[in-house]
Amino acid sequence: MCKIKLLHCADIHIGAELSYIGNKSKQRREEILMTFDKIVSICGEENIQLLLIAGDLFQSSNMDKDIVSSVKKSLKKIPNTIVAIAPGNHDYISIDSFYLDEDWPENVHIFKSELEFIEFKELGLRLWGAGFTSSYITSSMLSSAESINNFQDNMVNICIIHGDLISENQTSNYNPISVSQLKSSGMDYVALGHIHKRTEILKAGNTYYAYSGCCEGEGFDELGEKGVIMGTVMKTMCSLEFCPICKRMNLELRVDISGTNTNNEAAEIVLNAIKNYEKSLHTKSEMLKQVQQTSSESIPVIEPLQYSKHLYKIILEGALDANFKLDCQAIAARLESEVFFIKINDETHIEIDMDSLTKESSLKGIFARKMMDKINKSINIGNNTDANKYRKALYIGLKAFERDII
Ligand SMILES: [Mn+2]
Repeated sequence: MCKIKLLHCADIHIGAELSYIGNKSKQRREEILMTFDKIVSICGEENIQLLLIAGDLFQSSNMDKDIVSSVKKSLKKIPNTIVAIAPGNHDYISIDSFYLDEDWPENVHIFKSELEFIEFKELGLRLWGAGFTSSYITSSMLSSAESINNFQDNMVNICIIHGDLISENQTSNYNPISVSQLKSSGMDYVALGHIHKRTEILKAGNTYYAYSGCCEGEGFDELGEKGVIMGTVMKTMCSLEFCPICKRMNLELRVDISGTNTNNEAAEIVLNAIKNYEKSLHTKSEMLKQVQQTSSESIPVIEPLQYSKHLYKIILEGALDANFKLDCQAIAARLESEVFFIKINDETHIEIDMDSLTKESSLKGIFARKMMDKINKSINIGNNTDANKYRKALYIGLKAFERDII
């Protein structure tokens, strides 16, 4: 039976501006390109037959020539791997698209518009794909398939497409694809791109499908491990696994600094929280190793990265003395040399002696009394959502009395 060894990746966004990390953005942009090169090397080392790049390989349809030629050169290094590219909404095929260049290596196949297929008889593979021709595609490109059911043979049908997985009757500007369309597609595997958060390997009817997610988190809305999907696909069967390959992770940690009196102390608590978080990652990896040792397939175990390599968004919380002037920038400055990037947000509140405060006849006392009334009333009728909302308003209000609020 034909068995295709593949690597599925998507949404690499080469060339993305990463202004949120300031002067580190240039380095990070280069690292994204390095991660792409790493994917190419894995294809060579692991004898991958099919590399699927499911859209938004580049940040835009108008890229610097040097970057495009670096990608072309890289792909030329794996002549034995079939490379399939399905352009997405970011790198769609425009009139002067670099995807229309004639000097892409011979092993690279770019899908340039509606769904079509290429057959690789020697591999028993029928490769399907479609590409964005503008930023928006409002009707599904998958439904325009020439009925795959005409092909009653033993070839493995794999499809690569950039699009938005929607519930039935929902709409999307980014090639809406529904589960029922996947189910009736007749494909053995559909490699999806567009959603940066990966999914498990899912199944609709006899069709397996997945989003590999992006390869490097490019913001604090793209947290945790990022990577590719690797494994084998056969007729109506697949053995695919997520493999993390990211150079760094974007992580968000909530750290309680209640009772802290100095920024130095707060910085130490944050650093400890970061180190403890890394320990928990190691434990997870150890457990994964044990599972993999008992499994028949050999999957490369990737060690978790060192905490210092990552990008952190730290949210400080807890109760602080009113006289302590918390300085997030000072804390970040203390930790800048410890990690690749750190950003600190303040969600702490002032430690308050409510009993004496609500007895004060000052404006602050009246405010506290009124807010406490609202909180207690909400608690009495069991409305915790409102109680929390008023509590938050009370803390923000009290902060305004104590410190400057922007
Ligand atoms: Mn996209």
